[in-house]
Amino acid sequence: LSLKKILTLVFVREPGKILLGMKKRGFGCGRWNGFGGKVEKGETILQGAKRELLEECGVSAKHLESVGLINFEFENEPEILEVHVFQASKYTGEPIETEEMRPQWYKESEIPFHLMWPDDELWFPYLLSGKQFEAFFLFRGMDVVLEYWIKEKGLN
Ligand code: 6U4
Ligand code: NA
Ligand code: NA
Repeated sequence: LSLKKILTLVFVREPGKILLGMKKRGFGCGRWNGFGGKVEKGETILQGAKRELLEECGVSAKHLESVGLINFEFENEPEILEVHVFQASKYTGEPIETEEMRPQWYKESEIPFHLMWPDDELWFPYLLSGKQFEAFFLFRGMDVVLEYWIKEKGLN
C-alpha cells in the first residue's frame, strides 16, 4: 500500500501569458491552479497529464515539457502528494469551461497569487523563467506552509 499519490499539474503557455483554471470543486476548490489530477492505473504520468488537461479545459497538448517535481506533505497526514509539473506551448483547442475548471489567461506580470495555493508564489519564478526545479512543502491545513525547500534541478 503506497502512501504516495502521483498527480500532474499542467500550465499552458503563450508568450507573456499563462492559462490558469479556477477549480470549481474538490481539492483546491476556489483557487486558481494549473490543470491536472491523479494518474490512473495503466497510464503513464505524461498520458495522465494530457488526459486531465483535455478533460478539464478541452486543450490537447501536442507536447509537454517537464518543468518541476513537487512533494507535498500535510501535517498529521501520512500521504505524500508527488506532483509532476509540466508546461505546454504547442497545443490544439481553445480553452473551455468544464464542470471542474473555469480557464482564464493571465499576463505573467498579473498572476493572482493571493487566490492560489500559497506554495505557487514560491516556485512560479522557476516556471516562468524556464528553470526546471524540485521542491518540497509541508503544509498545516490548506493555507500555511510550515517548511519548504526549492532547488533548481541538477544543482545542489
Ligand atoms: P478527481 O475529482 O478525483 O477526479 P483529480 O482531477 O484526479 O480529482 P485533483 O483535482 O484532486 O485530482 O488533483 C489535484 C490537483 O491540484 C493536481 O493538479 C495537483 C494540484 N495540487 C495539489 N496540491 C497543490 C498545491 N499545494 N499547490 C499547487 N497545486 C496543487 O499549486
Ligand atoms: Na483535477
Ligand atoms: Na482524475
